[in-house]
Amino acid sequence: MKHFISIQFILVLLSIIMLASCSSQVKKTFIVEDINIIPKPVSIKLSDGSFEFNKKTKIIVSQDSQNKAVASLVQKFNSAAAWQLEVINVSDSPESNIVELAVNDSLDRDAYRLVITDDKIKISASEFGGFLYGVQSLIQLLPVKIESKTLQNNVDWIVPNVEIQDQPRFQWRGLMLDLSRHFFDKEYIKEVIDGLAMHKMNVLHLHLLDDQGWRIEIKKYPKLTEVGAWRVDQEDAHWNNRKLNTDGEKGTYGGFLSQDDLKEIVAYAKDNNIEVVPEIEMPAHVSCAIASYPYLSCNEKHIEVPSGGVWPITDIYCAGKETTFEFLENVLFEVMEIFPSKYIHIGGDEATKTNWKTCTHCQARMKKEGLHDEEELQSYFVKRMEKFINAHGKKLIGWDEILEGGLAPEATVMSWRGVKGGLEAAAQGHDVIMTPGTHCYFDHYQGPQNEEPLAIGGYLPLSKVYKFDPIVESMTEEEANHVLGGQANLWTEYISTNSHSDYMIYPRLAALSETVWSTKESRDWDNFSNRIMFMFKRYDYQEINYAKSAYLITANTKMNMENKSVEILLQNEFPESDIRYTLNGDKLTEAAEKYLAPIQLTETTTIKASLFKNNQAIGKEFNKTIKFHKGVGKQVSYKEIYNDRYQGAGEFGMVNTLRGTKNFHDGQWQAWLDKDMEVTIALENETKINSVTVGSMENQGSGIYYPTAIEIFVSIDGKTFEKVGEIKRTYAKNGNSELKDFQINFEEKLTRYVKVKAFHLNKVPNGGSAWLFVDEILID
Ligand code: TNX
Repeated sequence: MKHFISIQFILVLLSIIMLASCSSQVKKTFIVEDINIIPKPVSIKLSDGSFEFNKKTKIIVSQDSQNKAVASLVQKFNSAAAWQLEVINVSDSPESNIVELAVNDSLDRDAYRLVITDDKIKISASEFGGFLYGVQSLIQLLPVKIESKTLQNNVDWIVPNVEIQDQPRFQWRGLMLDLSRHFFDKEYIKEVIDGLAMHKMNVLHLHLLDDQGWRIEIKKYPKLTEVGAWRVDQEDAHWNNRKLNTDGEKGTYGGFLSQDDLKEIVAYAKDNNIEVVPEIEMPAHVSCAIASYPYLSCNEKHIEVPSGGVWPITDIYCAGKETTFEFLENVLFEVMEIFPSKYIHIGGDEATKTNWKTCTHCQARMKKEGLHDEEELQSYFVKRMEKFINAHGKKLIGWDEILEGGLAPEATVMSWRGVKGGLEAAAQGHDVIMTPGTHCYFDHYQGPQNEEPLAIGGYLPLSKVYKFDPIVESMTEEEANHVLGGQANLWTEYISTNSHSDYMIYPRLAALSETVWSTKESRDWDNFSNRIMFMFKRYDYQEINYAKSAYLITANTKMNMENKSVEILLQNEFPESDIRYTLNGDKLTEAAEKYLAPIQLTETTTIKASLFKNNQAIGKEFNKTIKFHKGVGKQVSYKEIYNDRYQGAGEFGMVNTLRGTKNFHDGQWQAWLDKDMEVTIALENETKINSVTVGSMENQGSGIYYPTAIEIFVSIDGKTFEKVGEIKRTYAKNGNSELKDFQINFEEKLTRYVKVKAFHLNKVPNGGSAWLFVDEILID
């Protein structure tokens, strides 16, 4: 009995010890690949051991502002762990289980050191920005569930023992948000600020007005928001296909931010180490202002706020009248009261100066000031605004057009038409911010157009953003020193909702953040490709609608006309992608064949493919059918040859099985301008057919319209043709870019020749020409 009790006792004791050791520190070993911070820190030293947060972990601060730097950490633990971590002053600090923020004046602005040991985390910085970024890195070391908005059970909130030294490569790490083309409200702008802070970005450039809407309350000029912030709702039409509002219909679509809203945004941004830079466009892109106050233009004619694209932009401010400058100074005065930023952006882009040429005021101004042409008049305009801005202790930024006619003495140039403007300005000793359209335009497509929401054009996948560098190789050291940094621009002509805006911003912002924060030497796409997957999980928890376009499979197809076979090359943006596919319509599972070499096809086949990660299909499934029809490789003769600009794949282009995409420059489309298509396909032998399909596209904003009618004829001798089928359709307004197969079925016929006529839209409702696009004629 005695024996028995003692064994039982020992067993109980043992289990208590085991339980106790389980519930105390769960030591985890970390490897370098567990550290997925974006943007990549300058240096990370990993050592053994880890720090585990618990609800008693204290945060130690010594300055008031540090409370704001740790706010996001406290808030995240509150949501994800339901812990209210205590923030206390340094004087009451315990020795261990603490996150300590310590001032280190030797560190540069925005630099930080993050040292994690078993019982303590220390973040050192010289000022607020550094502390904030140290905290951001700490959050990214925690399990991704820390981003959850709801309680997550059974998570060990452990971070590895590391020493991180970090600081930004550039002082300007920006994103521009266009609030004019579509309006975004205060709440959404704050969400964008959260996203920027998470990526250690520090400038939010607000494009506060453009032709299609004035978005900032100006107390002295109330009509700017009573009239200028509203346009007639034509959202159902393509941006470039909206009609001019001439009949005085009241605008109902739009919105604006009050000065209080903007002050709130500025304060919120400041708490995230972000400077909000306002852009007040001039002298062009201001139809909304002229609609509100017609005296601002040369001819003082009444115009209305346009609902869509305006090109060329001729309704611009008069550069001759003093009243224009009075207006602008009054506006800027109020703007400077709202925005404490060092910089004021005055736009300056894309002014077509035809009105200035005939305006007596402008011509008088030119004469008086000894200006030789209208470019110099714009330069006068900008220089005059610069004087005003400088006199108020601020600096002027303009788009690279402000170089034309002579740069204002202190101006900073934002280079958007490539890097040329930036190079030129830096060579002249001016500061520069690089935002080249090639790498920084987040309104461009990020994946194959068929899979993406309608965008303005261009192609800027994640990997290309990652290749951006604000410094151009040919720059001298001195010129390079003038580069303040880089910025992404989100123009919103085609973006009207918060979720679509998120989609265009993320994950490209993550790639951009690395180009402006991390060292050039650390740039490594393979490595980023792994880290971004973890960021995706963080976005998921944060309910950010990021694009998964980088997961998409794209296909490069070629037809070999000699043996009539098609070769398909599957690709993905990520290196050494694990692509798997099936050919017979089978479901795509992990057991599917791994793609290793181009696939050869000689008959109609459906290919399904997907990117796999850890044996799981990720992203949207690629699904394409290559259709071998009776016309493949047959001779096509044209009554009128296609337009030079869209020759498709040449003589067999319409019978090569390869289909065009929504990217009408993809080399598969043949097109006719204000003309009908008429082609005859010789089938070589008499063949039974009962259907013809014509592949076409519509993109009304680009002047591409579906055919209004299609007629099919057959013939045995190639001379007498019999009409066997036709379809007719009437024009309908269409704001999208679309692909459509028009199939015409008929009673089976034996024929050697097939003639297809497709009729173009004769009268374009808003005027202009009509393109007719055809990629393939399928005969069955
Ligand atoms: C050019 S970039 C513009 C904007 C458009 C953008 C569309 C710049 C200074 N001007 O007005 O929204 O292209 O990508």
